[in-house]
Amino acid sequence: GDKTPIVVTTWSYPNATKAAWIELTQNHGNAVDAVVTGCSACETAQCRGAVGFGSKPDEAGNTTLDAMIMDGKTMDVGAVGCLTNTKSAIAVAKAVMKYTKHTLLVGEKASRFAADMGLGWDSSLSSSMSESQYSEWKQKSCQPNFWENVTPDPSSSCGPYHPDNTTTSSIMDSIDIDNHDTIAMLAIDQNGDISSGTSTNGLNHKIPGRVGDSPIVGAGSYAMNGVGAAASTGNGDIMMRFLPAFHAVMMMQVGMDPLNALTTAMRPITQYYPMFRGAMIAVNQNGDYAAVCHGMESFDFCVANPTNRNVQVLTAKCV
Ligand code: SD4
Repeated sequence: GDKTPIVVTTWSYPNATKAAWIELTQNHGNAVDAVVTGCSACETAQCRGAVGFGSKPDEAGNTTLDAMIMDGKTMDVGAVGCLTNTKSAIAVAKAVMKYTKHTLLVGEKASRFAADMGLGWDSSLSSSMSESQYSEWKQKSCQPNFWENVTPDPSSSCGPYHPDNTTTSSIMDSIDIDNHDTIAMLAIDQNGDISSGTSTNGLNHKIPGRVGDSPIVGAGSYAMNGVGAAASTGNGDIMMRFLPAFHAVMMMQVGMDPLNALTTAMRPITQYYPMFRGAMIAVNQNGDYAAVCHGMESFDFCVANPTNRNVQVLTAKCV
């Protein structure tokens, strides 16, 4: 039809969406390859200074990456959390899917696995940008820096960060149209096979060791052949409590269209956390797609399908 193949991507990442579209159409790649190619394009380009290495340092100043890939044909998943020494996070996730019987590898050992798989070893994922983001934050932080055993100068002006209330207000404040860090992508290929994936450096100034929703099956994304796929971006610490991507796909399985499925999946999140900020995308087997968002004004997402070959950047108004 004219609705598939299709690629749907969170935020305004047209180049990554185009890379996935080329993989699907010109290279005759499958949906998994398209999602991996598309998300990898953002990791390499450090899309908008937000996805991939060199940004969003944790409390100890290190950037760590989360990623997943799901194959809706086989229900196979590969994921990595808190990846410390590999830039190509979604490639590592794909290697976990392809070469292991496991689903999720974490931390430095996931990078060791990646090195064994020929994906390289980076001594750190920092950049001059993440270093300056870190020192700026440290100046403003009221908290004794546990990770460096340094107590900040009490005369320094304290910023918004307090160790006791990191989870809601300060983290949620950080996500909006200009400040986000996750690429999530859904694809349906010529065979009708469906895939979903994510790649992110998580949230700014997270506690070292923190893993977000992005690599969690059913939270960051979910895909099932014959039904569709969904993916999330936003405050992952909250979203992963609701498995919203799984929820949305299950709603499509019982006949809801993508918009209603997303609205239904978002409802319990915003009911319990009215200040929640985040967004979701979904596509069904026919290639109908939708996006929803909450806690910001609007949410940009990208679509490439036979009628939008050159990638359309669309804007969803948020509720
Ligand atoms: C996380 N969901 O690690 C990610 C962050 C995000 O736009 O999507 N930011 O919680």
